[in-house]
Amino acid sequence: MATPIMNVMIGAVRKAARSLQRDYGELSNLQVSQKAPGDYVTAADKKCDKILREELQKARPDYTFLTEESGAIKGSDPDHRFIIDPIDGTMNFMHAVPVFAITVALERKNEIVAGVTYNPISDEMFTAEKGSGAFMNNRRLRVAARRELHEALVAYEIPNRGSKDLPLSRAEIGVLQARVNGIRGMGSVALGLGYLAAGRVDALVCRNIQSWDIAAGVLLVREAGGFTADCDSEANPLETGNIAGGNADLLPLLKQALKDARTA
Ligand code: LIP
Repeated sequence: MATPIMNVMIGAVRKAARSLQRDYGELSNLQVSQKAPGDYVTAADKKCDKILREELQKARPDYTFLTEESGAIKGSDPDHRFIIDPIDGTMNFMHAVPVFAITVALERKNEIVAGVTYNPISDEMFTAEKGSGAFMNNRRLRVAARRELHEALVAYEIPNRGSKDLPLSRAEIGVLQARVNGIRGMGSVALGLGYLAAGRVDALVCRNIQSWDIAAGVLLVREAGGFTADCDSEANPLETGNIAGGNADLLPLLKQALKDARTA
């Protein structure tokens, strides 16, 4: 049985998803007719952001917000904050690749206590509440049990053109390719974290990411028995934006591989 706050978050996400599903359909037509989809995507993003804010505000009028599209919105309750990315995986969305998600987290006194990540095309709803486990469409999730890097499928978010991380990512992918079973670039770190929680991938690396992209996913992974950490230190990945994840055996091996890439 979902708690009231989870029902509120899932309800808002489902409503926003209907708008995204329509926009995705239009966008697929735009692709076919070769029109530039950029403006359309921005509009879809903003519309989705607005629906999420309106729905969440209706149910929790005092809460504070941080969203990718609207920035920080102060509420009279500073202890509760919704952290929102209306479309994580914007480039996939823009190219009509059906791997993107709406992702919403609730932070209470600086701790993420609830998270929802939804792919409106595959209709996969990843949910987690602190202490209550992680689920996909109501099925309990557990991270994969593989213990060796050479068995692992790793989600590695490949930075886009112009990123300052390109040389580092080349070095990291080079080292990982020699040690892991396979590497996938998902294009949505929020879904990548959902896949990690679901045991679809064994580990994950993403650099230079915003807190709204990973806030819900960090809780999903923890509630599925996994771990996330900063790629390079003991710092909080929600603050550094560099996140590595896996089970208790794989995460140290993954971090060692990243260290070897940095120092090679
Ligand atoms: C995106 C991430 C993706 C990452 C991109 C980008 P956006 O977020 O989720 O995983 O590789 O660089 O930041 O912009 O779609 O919200």
